[in-house]
Amino acid sequence: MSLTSRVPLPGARARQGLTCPYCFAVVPVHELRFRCRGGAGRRPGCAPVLDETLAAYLGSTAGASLPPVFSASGRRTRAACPDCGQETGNRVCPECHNPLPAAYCDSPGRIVALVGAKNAGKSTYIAVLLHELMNRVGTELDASLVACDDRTIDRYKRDFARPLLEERRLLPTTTSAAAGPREPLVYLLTRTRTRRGRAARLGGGRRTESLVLVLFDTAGEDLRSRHVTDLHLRYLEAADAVIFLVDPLQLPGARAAVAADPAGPDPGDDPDSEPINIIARVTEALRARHGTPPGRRLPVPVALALTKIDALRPELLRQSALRRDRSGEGALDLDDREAVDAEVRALLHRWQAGQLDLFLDQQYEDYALFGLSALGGMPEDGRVGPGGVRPYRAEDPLLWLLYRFGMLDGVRPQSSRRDSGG
Ligand SMILES: Nc1nc2c(ncn2[C@@H]2O[C@H](COP(=O)(O)OP(=O)(O)OP(=O)(O)O)[C@@H](O)[C@H]2O)c(=O)[nH]1
Ligand SMILES: [Mg+2]
Ligand SMILES: [Zn+2]
Ligand SMILES: [Zn+2]
Repeated sequence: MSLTSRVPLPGARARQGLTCPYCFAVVPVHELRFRCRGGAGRRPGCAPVLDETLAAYLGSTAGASLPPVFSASGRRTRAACPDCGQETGNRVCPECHNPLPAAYCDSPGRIVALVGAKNAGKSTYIAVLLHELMNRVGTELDASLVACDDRTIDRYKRDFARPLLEERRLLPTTTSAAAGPREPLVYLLTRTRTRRGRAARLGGGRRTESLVLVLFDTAGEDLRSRHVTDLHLRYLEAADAVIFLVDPLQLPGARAAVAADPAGPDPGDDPDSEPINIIARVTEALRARHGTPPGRRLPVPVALALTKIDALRPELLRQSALRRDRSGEGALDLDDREAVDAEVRALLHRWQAGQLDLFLDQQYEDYALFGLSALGGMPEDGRVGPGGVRPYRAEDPLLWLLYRFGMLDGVRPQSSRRDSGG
């Protein structure tokens, strides 16, 4: 594959516009609206008013008093407010009035959905993955992760970072969406790539690319029932990529591979919470949205990650690729990727969960297997273990997706060859 070719946006054909990362409505770009910048200091501008549409989305009027929204051609990047005359570049979704970052309007798509059964480790993973992206991994990739709205910043701190990373308390079970409206966390991941060789000579050396990372902390409970809430279902349908988290301790054949007796509920025999059934339900939603006929495989890249790898018996992983540190600074190490993929596949089959592998193979054109640990060690008494949070390979699925989206190079350190996505 040539260095200049881009991986087509998954689902781009099926989509008639842009998918709002907050309400997941599909909106034609010319229907996007603008929000007045408002006045600030000596700068004149419209005063805040209660935005009823935003308040309805939030389920509360708190935080919904903002300068007014107006219509203008959403294809343009800026428009003048009809009331105060000030130019603004703040575009919003016409359905829910949430802000849409310019980079997202220009290259829509790439919503990454995170799915897993109850207790799979989703909330913990979200807390740790975002922290890694904002710090160590962000630096390594030359990528910045910026929250798209203030509510995302507040909620990440309050519900994820403060309890888990600062106070070292395990996160509570996520409450069902039925108990109250919940919102996704919306981030823009921007990466400046310096291209090499021929590609650099043809198309300029630097290119900035972005990915909107929409993480919806679903309650495992909600994915059990066929009755998933509307917003939930739209989120899953809108996904351009899916990360399935599977707790190995919930796989029947894996219990013997666990070092200590795992805390947490017994997987029991509730078929609705079995990983295969959850994956099947999400697959159904994606098929409906993409209109993929039976027999054809879905074009949405899927990562399946075993969580809590730290809980496995050490001898099981002694020679394992899963225990090695990831190499490939600022790039995806393809040799390592293949080794981990093969190893997780072998574990799944050994643990009588080979059907997960077979199912993904039948349903998806492109899927990859991962093993990770968000905490890096067994928790004790509702708290993070004594060593603190030491994530291990938590970023791997995301690096692979970035590679699939053409935002990250692949390398084979043995032969030092570079390959850009796909
Ligand atoms: N050993 C180990 N345990 C983990 C790890 N991550 C999560 N856990 C354990 O799994 C439990 C559940 O994690 P959560 O992140 O709350 O799981 P969830 O998928 O959000 O669960 P629901 O919100 O109930 O759907 C935690 O309380 C920890 O006990 C990990 O990396 N290693
Ligand atoms: Mg949770
Ligand atoms: Zn919206
Ligand atoms: Zn105005």
